[in-house]
Amino acid sequence: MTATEPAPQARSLAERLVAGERAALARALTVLERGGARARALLAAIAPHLGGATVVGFTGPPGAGKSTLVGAFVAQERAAGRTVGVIAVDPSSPLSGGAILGDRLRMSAHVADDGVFIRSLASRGHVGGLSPAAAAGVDAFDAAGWDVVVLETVGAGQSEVEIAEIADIRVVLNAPGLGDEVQAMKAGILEIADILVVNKADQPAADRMTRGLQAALAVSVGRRETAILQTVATTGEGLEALAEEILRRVQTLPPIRMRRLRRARRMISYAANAAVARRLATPDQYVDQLAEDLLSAEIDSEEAARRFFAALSK
Ligand SMILES: Nc1nc2c(ncn2[C@@H]2O[C@H](COP(=O)(O)OP(=O)(O)OP(=O)(O)O)[C@@H](O)[C@H]2O)c(=O)[nH]1
Ligand SMILES: [Mg+2]
Repeated sequence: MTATEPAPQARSLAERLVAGERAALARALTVLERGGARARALLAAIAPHLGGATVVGFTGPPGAGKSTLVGAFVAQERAAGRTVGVIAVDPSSPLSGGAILGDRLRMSAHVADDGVFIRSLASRGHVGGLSPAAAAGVDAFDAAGWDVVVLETVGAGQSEVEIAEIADIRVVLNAPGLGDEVQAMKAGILEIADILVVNKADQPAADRMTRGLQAALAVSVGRRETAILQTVATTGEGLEALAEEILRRVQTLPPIRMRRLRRARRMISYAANAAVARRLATPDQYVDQLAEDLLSAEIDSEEAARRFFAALSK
């Protein structure tokens, strides 16, 4: 057996996964979440079976209504005859420790439905970052023939932005009453949105927030077209418009191979950044120092690059 051939055990799991066995999907997601050689072998075995699952990311601050909206979106997709897998990233902070239980309850309408599969991904203990695990999970659903994969992540930091970037279509939601909302959304997350949702539109402050986001979008240049929609996730109001907007964007998506290549490229750059961060305790400070030296003409840019790589390989 050559190194690239999948292990026999992994192949049979892959076969069962591709055949659509639910237990195999659960097992595969566990294997992929753990990572390592088994995960790589499984990914290799399922690679020829990847189809065209659409990945929709829902990202937003804690309590914005992501799970409620995802639950309503799942119902909408099921009504349209599409199967939906959900990967919910468990915010590991002790403050939101109850989130997953709450999410389970909110999703409980779908537990008896064979066309829905909900899996939470714990963010604790993923040294290489969560995005590779989430991307692998997406591939498992895809190989098993699922139509839509939803990624639910809390939009708080860089890693969440990375996870959201795995998605083909990014829905960034926010809601009034959560604090310094528009400001919080400007920090990186606004740029990645295909669709901005102001949820809890039943609250009076929703219109002001919508105007604030419109203003923020208007001044950001060189961006793709971003839609702004209002929803009330608890009643389903605005859900149809959201599903339509998502569908409209699905129709203009590049071919699956290009999407997967783009995903793979991002994974490599995240891994590279993580590797830099591991080598240099304070990469920003190191680059700042090099920049100072460059500015004072002590070194030229080539020398700066040489020193940077030398520091990495120390
Ligand atoms: N009034 C109102 N409440 C809503 C709406 N959508 C969600 N909620 C409520 O807001 C709370 C938080 O909703 P979740 O769906 O758990 O929010 P989340 O973004 O998934 O939260 P985390 O997973 O903890 O980050 C719940 O009590 C929901 O019932 C809405 O449109 N209007
Ligand atoms: Mg949630």
